[in-house]
Amino acid sequence: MDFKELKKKLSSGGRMSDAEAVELLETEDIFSLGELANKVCEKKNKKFVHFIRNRHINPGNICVNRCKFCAFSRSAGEKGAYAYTIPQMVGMAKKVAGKVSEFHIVGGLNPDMDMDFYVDLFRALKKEVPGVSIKALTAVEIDYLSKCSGIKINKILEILKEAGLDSMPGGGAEIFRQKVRGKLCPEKIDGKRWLKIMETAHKAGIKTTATMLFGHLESFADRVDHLRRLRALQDKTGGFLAFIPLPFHPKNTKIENTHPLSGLDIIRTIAVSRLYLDNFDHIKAYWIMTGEKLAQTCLLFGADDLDGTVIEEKIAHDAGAESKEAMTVEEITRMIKKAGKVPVERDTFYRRLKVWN
Ligand code: V47
Ligand code: SF4
Repeated sequence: MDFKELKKKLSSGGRMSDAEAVELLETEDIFSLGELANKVCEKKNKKFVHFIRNRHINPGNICVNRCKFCAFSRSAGEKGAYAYTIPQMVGMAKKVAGKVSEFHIVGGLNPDMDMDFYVDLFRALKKEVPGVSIKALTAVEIDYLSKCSGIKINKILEILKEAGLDSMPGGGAEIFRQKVRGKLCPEKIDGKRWLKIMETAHKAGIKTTATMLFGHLESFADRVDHLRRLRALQDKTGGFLAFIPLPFHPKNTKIENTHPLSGLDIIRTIAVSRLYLDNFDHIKAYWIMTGEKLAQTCLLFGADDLDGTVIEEKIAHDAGAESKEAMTVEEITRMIKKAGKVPVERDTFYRRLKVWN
């Protein structure tokens, strides 16, 4: 790869091609890749690295899909299955009142958790813990609510928005290409449907994020195919706030992980995402899944966001993540400063609330 030529092309508004992205996912010249990704990142975000005070809440792990890569889900009645009640979740939320600005709420596809359940949950959270933004329900969950209720997607979104939904997380994207997706999660909605639901949400004024699960059965070309479809939708709607590559954790899953991810592969994927997704403002290194130390390194390779305090995490930890479940603001800001960047506390919509100098 001729990095000088690539830099010239990107800085004059040219776009990275799929072939270039695949080549960069394999490059041994990690330093030139990092230098370029960091430059593009700082052009968009200066030296700011964002974080949010958030609490993840997983209403339940009972799921009819049972994706093969998921160690979190259970079938109804199986050992380890759980379903929180609304009062239980409101209780958890009240404990962090004043300490968080966002609840991130995702769970399994449980027929007992229907539209009424989520409407009541969001209303109760808004009433009991006002002022905290609700980022909830992936495109996969929205699709399930629609199928169970017979209500169309745009109406589902309208009802949930009215009840308090502020934004949607980017989970459930996995890998769009059906050849791989069909092996990973045969029961899940396909990539086209995921993108269509996100498009509908964006058109309804609901901002979302986007993810990609990588490091399982996919090739580099499959990763780039995923990025290409996201870039195309972002050109159309501008509704994605951030992109989050999620490194696969194999423990307790049904995917035989013959090629475990290396730290360098994670770093390259962050950097290539930063360069390829020129219409995304933010790339998140989700410290829970990359590990704290690698997340810090990613801040020099194109990432400008670390997610947040999280407080309780089940999805990655059920699959063997060795990171902590929570970080304090002091820990996050120290980590960012030690990388030579400037910590900024943000809200859901990336409005800057406070610079932590
Ligand atoms: O959709 C499931 C992934 C996602 C495993 O939107 C796994 O800001 C790794 O989407 N190894 C849920 N990953 C988490 C998620 C997320 C997290 C943080 C921030 C945001 C955001 C979104 O977790 C699932 C799936 O893609 N996942 N199992 C696993 N074994
Ligand atoms: Fe269910 Fe989501 Fe796990 Fe798939 S990834 S089994 S849809 S909880």
